[in-house]
Amino acid sequence: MRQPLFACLVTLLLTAFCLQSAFAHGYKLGDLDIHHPWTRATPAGADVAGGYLDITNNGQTPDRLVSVEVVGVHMAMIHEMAMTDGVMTMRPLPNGLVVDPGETVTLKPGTFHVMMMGLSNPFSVGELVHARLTFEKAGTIEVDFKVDEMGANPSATHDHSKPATN
Ligand SMILES: [Cu+2]
Repeated sequence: MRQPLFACLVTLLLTAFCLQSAFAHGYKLGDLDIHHPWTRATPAGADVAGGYLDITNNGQTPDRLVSVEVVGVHMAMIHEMAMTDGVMTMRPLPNGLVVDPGETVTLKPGTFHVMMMGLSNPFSVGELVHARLTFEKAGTIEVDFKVDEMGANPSATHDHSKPATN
């Protein structure tokens, strides 16, 4: 009687663990779903990196990502890349990034991103970079940015290995 029950519990736990590791890299904060924060490995000596993630607002009112702090990074800002007169430029979003109800905002290479400036150490593949995201309404949450390959997302036109040109 005890043996099968035990085996069953182990199976359940293993299943839960596997499911969790498949879907683990997401966070919930109030009405917000935060999915897969990631960044890229940086070459030695590089001082900046971009941080990317998806934010879904399941609530009824807009919220806003107002600030990001990253462990081991001097300063993190929310940036937008845009094509202006044929030239790719980026600018900080001084009022943060609005996520409207029912919408998902994707921070990814080439558009919105977290600009991480002043890395104390290069990021290496597989590493987790701890960060804290603060939203106007939902509050603050701790997340980990997973460090992906240096060339991850080849569609990126934004070279973070060079200093920001405002
Ligand atoms: Cu930037």
